[in-house]
This record gives sequence, C-alpha cells and structure tokens, in this order.
Amino acid sequence: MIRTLALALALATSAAAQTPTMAPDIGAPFNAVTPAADYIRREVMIPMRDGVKLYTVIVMKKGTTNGPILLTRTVYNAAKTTSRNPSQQITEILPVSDAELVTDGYIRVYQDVRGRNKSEGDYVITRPLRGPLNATATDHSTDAWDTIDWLVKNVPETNGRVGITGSSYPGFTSLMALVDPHPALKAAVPMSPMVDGWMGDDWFHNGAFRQTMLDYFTAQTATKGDGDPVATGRRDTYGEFLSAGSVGGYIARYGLDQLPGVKKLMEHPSYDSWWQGQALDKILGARPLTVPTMLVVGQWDQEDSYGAPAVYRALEPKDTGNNMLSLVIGPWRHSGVNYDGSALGVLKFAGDTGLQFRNRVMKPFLDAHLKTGAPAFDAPPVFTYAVGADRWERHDRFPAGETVNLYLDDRFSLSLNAPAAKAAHDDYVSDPAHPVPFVPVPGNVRDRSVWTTWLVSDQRHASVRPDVVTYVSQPLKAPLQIHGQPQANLFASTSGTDSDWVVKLIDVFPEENSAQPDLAGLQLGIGMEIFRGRYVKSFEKPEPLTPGKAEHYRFLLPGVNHVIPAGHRLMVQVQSSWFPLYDRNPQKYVPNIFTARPEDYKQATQGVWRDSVRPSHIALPVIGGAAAARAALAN
Ligand code: PG9
Repeated sequence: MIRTLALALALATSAAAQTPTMAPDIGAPFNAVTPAADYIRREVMIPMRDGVKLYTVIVMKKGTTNGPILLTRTVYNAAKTTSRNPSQQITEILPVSDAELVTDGYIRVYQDVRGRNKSEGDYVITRPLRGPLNATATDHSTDAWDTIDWLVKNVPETNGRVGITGSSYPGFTSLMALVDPHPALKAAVPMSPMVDGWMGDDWFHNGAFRQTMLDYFTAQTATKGDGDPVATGRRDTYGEFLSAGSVGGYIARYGLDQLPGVKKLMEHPSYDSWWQGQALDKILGARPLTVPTMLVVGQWDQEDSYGAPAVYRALEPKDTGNNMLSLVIGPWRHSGVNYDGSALGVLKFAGDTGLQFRNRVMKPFLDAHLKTGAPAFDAPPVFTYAVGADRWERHDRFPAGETVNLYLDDRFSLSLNAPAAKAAHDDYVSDPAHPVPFVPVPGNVRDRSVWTTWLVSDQRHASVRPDVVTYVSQPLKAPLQIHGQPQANLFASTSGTDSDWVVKLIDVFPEENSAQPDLAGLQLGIGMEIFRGRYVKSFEKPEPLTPGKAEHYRFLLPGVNHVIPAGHRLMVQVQSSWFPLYDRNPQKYVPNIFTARPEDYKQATQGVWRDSVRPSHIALPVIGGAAAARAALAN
C-alpha cells in the first residue's frame, strides 16, 4: 500500500515538472557544471568611481592561496579569452601564454574595458587621459586604479600584489595603469603597446595613413561586441583600394565616415594637439618611474613597432640604477611573444623564442615583484634576440651599437665613405596609378598569414621595379651586428609638391642554399619605414614641397638586433608608395589627403641624392663601431 502511494506521488511530481514543448530553448540560466575542474572561474562586475561596472573574469587554480594577481584590461572579449576551449583544465581555458603562471599560483584576471563587450559605459578608442581631450572623470588610468583597488580588497586568495600585462591595445592599457599607479601595482609588462597612433603605431607612420587598418573601426566600433571587418568580401585588396580612386573614396564607398572613430582620424591628419596629447611616451616621460616595467616588442611587429622603444627612450633617463626598466625585442610579429616563436615566415629560430623569454625572463621578473618570498631577479636592462646568430643577448643599453654611416653611392652601391661627387642623384618615376605593393603578391592582404608575416616577406619583387631604386653592398667579409634603431637620412627631391619616401634596410641572403631553398637570394627587411614628405619641416603644420629641391628626411627604422653573416650583402631600397597598406600620396599638395580627389593624384619624378652636400645614408648602430663595419664592408 505504501509503495503504491509513493509511486503515484512520484508520477504526479514528474508530470507537474514536465517541460512545456514550446518552452524557449535559449534563455534559461545555464551554469556549466564542471565536476573535474582544476580551476575557479568567477565573473564579477567591478564598480568604477563613476558607478560604471566593468565585466571582469577572475581565474585561478583550485587551492590557490596567497597568490599574486596578473591583470589584463582588454577590448578583445574577456569572456572569450577565458574560455578558449570548453575544458575543465585551467591551461585549456586560458591563453597558452598563461599556462606557466597559473600552474604556479598566479590569479589571472581579464577585464573588458568600459563600453566593450560585457562592460558598461561608453567606448572611446584608446580613450585619452582626463584633461583637455577628456572632460569626464575617468580614463584607463583611473579604471585600472579602481579595478586593482577592488581586486586586492575582494579576492580572498590574493597576497595583495598586482601585475599588469597585455599586448597591443592591452599593452596600451598596461601603460595607462602606470600613470598615477595604484600602490598595489608592483610590476608591468606592456607588450607591443600602442603608444602614438600618428608617429608610428597603428594608424599612421610619420604621417602616412595605414588605410588597411580601417577594418579595425568596423570590427571595434560598429557594434559593442566583436564586429566584422569592412564588408568587402574576400577580394583583391590592391585592386579594391585602387579602384576607389582615393582614400576618401574608399571610406565613402563603404560608408565608414559614419563611424566617429574614422571621422576623428579624417579631422586630424596632422600631428596636432589631439595626437600630441595622447602620445603615451610623452605622458609617461613627464612622470616619475615608480613601477618596475618590462617593455616587449617584436623585431617585425607589423602594427606597433614604434611604441615600446619610444617609451623606453622616454623613461630610460629616470632609471638611474638601471634596474627599473627593461626593453625586450624578440624575433616576433605583432604580439608574437605570446605564441610559438620558433619561426616567422621562412625564418626559423633556435627553439620557441616566445616560451624562452616568458619562462626565463618574464616569469622570474614577475615572480620577484609579485610572489611572496620569491628570489630577487636581476632583470636584463635590454634583452634582445640576435637574429642571424640565433642567441639571446643581454645589454646594458639600447642601442648597444655605435653609429656608423652607410652611404648610398654611385652605380647603386653602398659604401662607408661619404660621396665626393658634386651633384649626383638617381631618379625614378612614381606613378600613383601603379603604386608599389607592400607584399610580393598583393592579393587578399587581409589573410592573417599574409598580414602577420609581411615584414619578413621577400623584397625581390620591389628591387626589380623601375620605380624602386636599389643600392647593394659587396658580400660581407665578416659578420656585422646591428643593435638599435637604424636612422634613414634621405636627401630626396620630387617634381611634385608632396611625396612619400619609403626606406628599407635589407639583408640579402647568398644566392645558393640547398638546405633551405626558400632562403636562397632572399631579400629580408631588417627595418623598413615610411615618411610623408609634407611633414619634413613640421609634423604639426605640413607644407608643400618645392619641386626639384632636395630635402633632408630623417627618420628611425624599427628597433633590431640583427647579425648579417659573412657572405650576405646589405641593401637599401627607396620608393614612393607602399600600397595598399599606406594610402597613396597624391604627389600634388592638397590641404588634407583624406579629401583628395582622384584627379589630384599625379605622376612625379623623384631624385635620390648622393653627393658631398646631400649624402643620403643610413646611420647604422653597429656593435664594435667603425672598426667592425670596416672589417665587414671595406673594399
Ligand atoms: N594593433 C591593434 C590596436 C591597438 C590599439 C589601437 C588600435 C589597434 C591591436 O592589436 O590591438
């Protein structure tokens, strides 16, 4: 009797709990049950001083106590970043580069910056610091401060010491945290940080606009969550930009001028107070250096090669004991430090250089400042991978090389001796209707594999063009090591009234290589950069160029440690377009190139000067100085 009653009751209950057929299948709360998880993952909304709450994910191994916190403030989706794989292992849910840290007791925290993804508030790209450009009460410095303050008070598993890191945009937010830092912030590792969007990071390089970066605005600002690139389909990028007639034509064709971020760029084509007021090297250079900082960048960083060395230059004089600031340059692409660093394009290195740096230098550095009772670490002031010799090197300063001038000489040669000629130049015609491509096959340059490796792509496609002048040395008799930022010193004239100048320093591999044929004859860019001619006198106030008059263009190439082995040759290429990465210069002065019309783009005859008064040269930072250069290059 009792059994029958119980059975009836059970049947009645299950009938009542039955799920209606039309109950929506999406929307019910789902909390993943992770019985075997080796981690704790908390999602919290952290209140900022203005009441806005920022979505933050806190991840640690189960059983963590007294753990240091490593924070990343990102625009790239904190939820996704902390659920890389649906797994119950912490090393699977977090980015690969976090593995060694979280298995050793670190608490890893990712936060969506205000206005992006699951965070509240409004989003302004690389939100300027409070002040003339930002009248609100908050910026990334205050948001970092408020976040750190909350974390040390509300995460019971922490020892109260916080580090900050992240690459690119999160490299920028890492640096912002150093402006009036929270006292619990004890170490920073900004990687490939975006520091100055006009001088040499994402948007412009020396005033030349990087139009393929327009994708970033639709992906970042067309929606609050992860957006898409410009809706062009997978077409030939070179033809697509060319057919738009002008950079403004391309922007109009895809309606990009609806986006405030794009409008702001178009309204600030020159280095005005809007750019100057956001330049983080200037901002940090005006403050004391109080947090031990390790700046990291790749030798072939295709997005933010400028920032890390610029901040190093600004902060280095404050590091009087040479123990607060480090600069690291590895053989990496943009953000490559966080991935497998054993190869880049056709180049192979001695093992996984990303892992080597993270384990042997970055982690001991963080441990020393963040872990309770960790041993001190003698952080290298400058730590760079010597490409071509395949070894990591420690130096006390950057550059470690001494300046040696390498001159462009007659018969398209390179020489250590300044030219004696009275009036000598090499000419070419630059035609905006046929701009020089920046990659060998200018097809769909949006392909990740093309974009991430383009700085190591073979430059032979350019040296065979009539609108590229190419100077080459004899094969080196001894290895030549360049450590620092080579400086282009180009004396150049144009028949037009504006012009772009691209200078490329190249390592030419020997013609025969049966072991790795794709290296045979390779023309590998050591450092390559562009300069928009109208800014030769002033970055703030552009001026038309005088036709036929040679101006002295001086600009730095990216930071390197590059050993050119004996038997290789050095090469310098000069050209006037780098398309479609950079918009074309009309070569006729117009007040704002964003509003140039297709008919403004004109052919021009360019002159590269190499005589006693206009000695075009590259100032090379050579280890061992003039004597080493002579041993390698003297005839
Ligand atoms: N280089 C990217 C970026 C940083 C900051 C602003 C705009 C773009 C990035 O990889 O995050």
